Order: sequence, then C-alpha cells, then structure tokens
Amino acid sequence: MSTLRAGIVGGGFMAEVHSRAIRSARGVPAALASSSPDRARAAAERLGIESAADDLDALLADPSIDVVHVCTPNRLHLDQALAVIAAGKHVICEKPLATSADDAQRLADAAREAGVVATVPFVYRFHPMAREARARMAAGDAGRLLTINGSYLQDWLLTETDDNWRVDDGLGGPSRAFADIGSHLVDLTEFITGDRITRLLAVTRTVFDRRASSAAITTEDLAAVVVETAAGAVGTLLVSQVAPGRKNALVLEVHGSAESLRFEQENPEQLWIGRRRGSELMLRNPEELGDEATRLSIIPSGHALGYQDAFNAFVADSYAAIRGELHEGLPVFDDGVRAARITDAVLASASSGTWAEI
Ligand code: SOE
Repeated sequence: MSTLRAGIVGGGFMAEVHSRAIRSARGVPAALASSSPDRARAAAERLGIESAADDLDALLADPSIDVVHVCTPNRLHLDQALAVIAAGKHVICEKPLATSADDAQRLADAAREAGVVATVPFVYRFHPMAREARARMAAGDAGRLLTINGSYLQDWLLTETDDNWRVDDGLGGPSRAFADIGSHLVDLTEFITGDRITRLLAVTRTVFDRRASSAAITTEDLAAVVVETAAGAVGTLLVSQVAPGRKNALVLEVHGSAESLRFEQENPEQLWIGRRRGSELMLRNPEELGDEATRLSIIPSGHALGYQDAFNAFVADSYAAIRGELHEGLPVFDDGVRAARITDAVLASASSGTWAEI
C-alpha cells in the first residue's frame, strides 16, 4: 500500500483543502462524490480529481479506494462515516465529528471494532510551535498550570446577509460557533496543557435569528465559557464568528507557576514564553525546538508555515498511521468524541444557566 488512493465526499472549501493535503502526502485524490452527480462532476473537475462518483455508495464500491475524507455538512457525518467504516476503508472525518457526543461515540466505537484508522482534522496541533508548547508543558518547564486564556474569533458571519449551511441546525447541528471553531480551541487547549476540562459554565448568543436562509436560526454566533480542569486550573474561552476584523484568530495563552506560553494561529512561527524574572522569549530558532516541533518544521526557519501546511502534516500523519507508522499527537475519533462532549456541555450549561460537568 505505498500510494494511498483517496475518495472525498463533499465538494466545498474543505474538500479543496483536503485535496491539496492528499497530494502533498503523496496520495492520489482518486474520486469525489457530492450531493448530486452533477455537483460531483463539477467539483472533481475544479479540484483536478480523477473521477466523479454518482454518490457515496458508488465511491465505496470502488475497491481501489483505501481512505475516504468526509468533508460534508456536520449532520451527514454520522451516516457517511459509518458507511465508510462498514466498507472497511480508513476514514478522515471533518470536525465536529458528529452533532452530539453520543453519535460521535458511535463512530469511535465502530472504527475501533472495524480496526480502521479514523482521524479528525484538529490541524492546529500540527503547527510546530503548538507542539513545542505541548512539549514544554509536559517537561514541566512552565510549572503547575494555573490559568488558561483562550479565544477563537472570526468575522465571516458578522452581518445578517452572511449565510452558510453551518448556521442551520438541520445541516450543521445544534451548536454552530462552538462546534465549528470552539472544538478546535478546546482540542488545542487540552493538547497543549495535557490537562482535561472537567466542568464549565457557558453563555451563548445568537445575534441574528434570521439570515438569508428563511428558517429561524437557533445556533449560536458566540460563546463565552469559564472552565475548570482536572489539575485545578481555571480558564476563560471566548468563541465568536461575529468579531469584526478577526479572520481566523485562534489565540491560546496558558499560565504556569514558572512560565506563560502564548500561541497565535495567525502568527504561528512564534511562541511567546513569559517569565517574571529573566528575559521573556520569543521562540523562533529551530535549534531551540524539541523533536516533535522539529519533525513538523518541514522547511528551513524564516520560511513561514501556515494553515495548509498544518493540514498537510495532519493528512501525512493520518496516512502514516494507515501504513502502520504512528506519530505522537494524531487526532483520532476519540478526540472528536471529547470535543463533542465539551460542545454538548456548552449547550447544556447555556440553556440551564448552571455549571455542566464533562
Ligand atoms: C470556518 O469557520 C472554518 O473553515 C472552520 O470550519 C475550520 O475548521 C477552521 O479551521 C477555519 O474556519
């Protein structure tokens, strides 16, 4: 199985990102299925994919396909990923893995029973500086974790005329901003700190209850969340898709008893290390990075890495796992379940006005 042949289901922005990553991982984007044969043909042509399948069943019937990338609206993930697993193929499913933790758990169980590799693109883990922050926390350099200050802000849904399938519960699921981008933030928080969120108190707001699509909107535009962790740290997380000027501003700052660490996804070449005494450090020099950050620094320092590079590294590690070579930090379906549990807790807390346990 030297060259993996990949199928893609879905034909939007994420399918395009996945198709680039497949090529970068030396896989072949062999077939694409979408919501109709016509849409599949148009997307396959646009993305330069070998063939268009009439539907997912036709794609799964092709014995030459080793792995399927699920890049469709969230509500479709459960049935589609189950079908991929039942066909005995490996699966990479977009986040949120499912629209409830129970459904996400069904997927994780099915993948485990079938013995297939099943991963979720929590791609910010693949920035070398995020790995470096994790390594420093694990080595104890930062000391005891005290506080967490995280945010993930975007503005692409700022006005009433902005619209997308994600705002519609019927396609995107009951949570929007938190499931879509808060899931990345909590995954990265737990990945970097090595700690787990145990309970939370959330407030959510739907700024527009109608957009261009006619149905009433119930999904949240923003969420503010207070968290507590197993190790006794406390933190605040702000997630919004209506923050003017913020495009993809994921920022995570953690404060230990010895050092603080700050990672900014829009400035991913730097890791800020703050100290009370001695000089603060802006880490850039690859000579100072640990093994995992060095492994992911695929081009020499000064040549900036970005979102697509992190995505490529994620697909490369998923494909390595399919070949039997497991790298540290690969986000698998169990991680998708974890993010879905935290998302369920955010919705439960926001509706009850009380703390939710995870
Ligand atoms: C839109 O909010 C989006 O494309 C998310 O769906 C992705 O997961 C995130 O990486 C970038 O923003």
